[in-house]
Amino acid sequence: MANILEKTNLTFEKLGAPSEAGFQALFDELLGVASGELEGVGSTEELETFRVRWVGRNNSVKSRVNENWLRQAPPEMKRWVGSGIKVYFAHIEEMLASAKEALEIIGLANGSDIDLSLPGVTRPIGTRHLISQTYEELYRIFNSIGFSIVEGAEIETPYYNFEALNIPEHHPARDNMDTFYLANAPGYLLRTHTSPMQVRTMEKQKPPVRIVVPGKVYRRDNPDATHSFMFHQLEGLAVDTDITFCDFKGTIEYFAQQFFGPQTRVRLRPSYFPFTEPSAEFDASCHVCGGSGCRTCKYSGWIELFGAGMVDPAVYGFVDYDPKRVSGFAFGLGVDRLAMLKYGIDDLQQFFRNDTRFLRQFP
Ligand code: FA5
Repeated sequence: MANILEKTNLTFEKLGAPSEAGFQALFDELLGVASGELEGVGSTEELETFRVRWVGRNNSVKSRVNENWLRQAPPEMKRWVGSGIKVYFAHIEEMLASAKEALEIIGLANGSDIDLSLPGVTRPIGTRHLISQTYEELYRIFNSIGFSIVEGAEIETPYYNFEALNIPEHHPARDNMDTFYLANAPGYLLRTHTSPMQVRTMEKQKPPVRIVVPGKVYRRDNPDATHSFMFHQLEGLAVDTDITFCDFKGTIEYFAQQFFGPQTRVRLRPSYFPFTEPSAEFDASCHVCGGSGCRTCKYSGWIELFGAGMVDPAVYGFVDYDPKRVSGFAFGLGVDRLAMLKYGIDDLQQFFRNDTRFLRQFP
């Protein structure tokens, strides 16, 4: 049996009038021989010999295949053989071009002090930031009890950031939420909390509402171990016709046990937010000492978690909800502080320093 290169001297009839599948096998065989030969090419001279032999103008494999296989084929096969030649020889041309490029690189390297035998530079793969990991954990917990995720803009108007949350101008509650106003966009500010999305969501959606809102927030706070001028919150809002304070406490308890562990207990302390009534601060039993008192909980047995409360009926007035028909609760978690508590981090600034020795500890 003649080898494949000899077969390129044979006409369609002498080849044994192959079918489409027969031709495909012939082309595959040709390609195999071409790539085998190319592997042995080690210089530009050898590459040129390969080019002339395979795709040159005269008496190359390509020209013989065109002459003998295509021109002698019966009309009904011509189209198929023609497209086979086109595809397979385009592939050979591509192999030629890459071999040429590789030889050029080697040529450059030979004249210089580049050592191609050295191992390559490995690029380390990063890890997800601890804040992102904490957000993912929070989404998992709240998704599992029917809360969906809604995002909002970091640039807000005073109306949504304050007024529609029952914080009128000159209200003292604005003092500890002083923020950055945009000099080139008067009337806009960087949001101080994720609570504006409570109002924006209720404006668009009728009850029931059950959402969590992640995002960056800004305040004119001086950076220290527990404060930053930019930090992360997760807002929660549930509004329906039959939501009670018990649903509220049960939800927070479920969250605390999922996040800190099944032994965790929660307690409420009275607090004040203009947009919730009653308002509460939630504490969780210390996950380090279990409540007996240690350095983490400053020997109180409890860790302060976040502010929350039942939505103040005044807020419903801003979104056209009927306060007689609906009720609900809202909470605002400080994600950075939660991550600090869970992972025993004593300085909030670590999150923003981009020190890889810190970040690598949380793969
Ligand atoms: C609020 O921001 C309210 N919007 C929370 C809320 C939502 C109450 C819904 C009721 C209903 P507060 O100012 O306490 O509340 O901030 C919430 C959390 O953000 C705090 O518990 C704390 O964990 C975190 N936090 C506040 N200021 C900073 C800061 N400068 N740096 C880092 N974390 C902060």
